[in-house]
Amino acid sequence: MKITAVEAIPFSIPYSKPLRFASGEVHAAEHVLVRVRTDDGIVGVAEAPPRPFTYGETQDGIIAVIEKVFAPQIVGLTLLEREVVTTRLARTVGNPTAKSAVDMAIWDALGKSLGMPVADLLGGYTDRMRVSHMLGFDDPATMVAEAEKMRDVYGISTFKVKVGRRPVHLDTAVVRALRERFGNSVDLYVDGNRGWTPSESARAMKDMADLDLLFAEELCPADDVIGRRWLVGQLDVPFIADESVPTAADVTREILAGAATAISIKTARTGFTASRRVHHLAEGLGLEVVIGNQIDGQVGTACALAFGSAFESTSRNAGELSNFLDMTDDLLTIPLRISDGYLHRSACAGIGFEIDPDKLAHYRLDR
Ligand code: MUC
Ligand code: MG
Repeated sequence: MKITAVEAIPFSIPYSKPLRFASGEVHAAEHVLVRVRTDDGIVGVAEAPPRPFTYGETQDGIIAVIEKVFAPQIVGLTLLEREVVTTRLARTVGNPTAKSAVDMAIWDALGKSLGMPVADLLGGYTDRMRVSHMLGFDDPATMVAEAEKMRDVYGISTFKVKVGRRPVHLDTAVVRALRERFGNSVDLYVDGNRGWTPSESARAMKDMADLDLLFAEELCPADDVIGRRWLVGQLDVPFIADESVPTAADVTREILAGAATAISIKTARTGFTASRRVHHLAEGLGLEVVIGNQIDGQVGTACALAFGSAFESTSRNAGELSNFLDMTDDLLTIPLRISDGYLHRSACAGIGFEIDPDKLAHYRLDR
């Protein structure tokens, strides 16, 4: 169970259509596959998605910090010393997806060593999650057509609509078109990725007051300290903090400041070890949680599913587990399949996927 090597492999898989949102856009999954090897031949795997516009990480930076800073500090530790790993990685500020991929690859190796699914080791609450699909910026007709396809083909009936454009009517028209098309048969919520000011956010939410939204997420920046508190105080739906809460301490700060009333948990940025801390904190504070999507590929989605299905509160709301559908291909031997609106987790040991060596050889960028 001793860690002998940590590898960081860059790969790139194109998207069939880009995902656009207020803070950026993604055309290809230019991620880093992280492999943790042990002295008894086990290999744990996870992926880190660089999000320069959200956390300041890049593909090159993730590889450098894993190879030069993290690997030397954890080689020689055992898979059971995860708190030691967490403490050592925490000496370095930032780098959330690099730290998380290392953490989840260690959990994957631990599950494989014990012959048990990671979801069961974490909590084992359920074997499935309801799926929510993120709709990126486009015109109302195109976004309605995408939602129709997701409903008809995959049975998905919860949609997170990206908002944050100017004028706000560009986005409120989309939400209205979705509600008009689907009536009460779908759940809708919005995510601004900090695109609006507090007053634009308030105006947009008033404009959508009759549209029965579930949540509003990160409509304006948390750095609009007073403005955001003012906004959150007047909403009658939970306000989800996402990129403003990359750590448990950030959750405490934002919630106590009145800057949010719910939390997005993303395994891509808090792995399993720190996501568990955020989950427990949210439970203690009485906060609703949503399993979020960091525009994950299938590896990252399997991680989010493993964590989300492990607890009651994380599996209560639909999890954002479907945006890998926009990728032209992926790395798994057995692809994830969404049916009837649900994603079922694997019963295999570890996180529950195998990497196809031919696909990795094809998409990796380092040879
Ligand atoms: C989300 O919930 O914000 C878009 C940008 C990002 O960092 O994550 C995604 C999804
Ligand atoms: Mg978000």
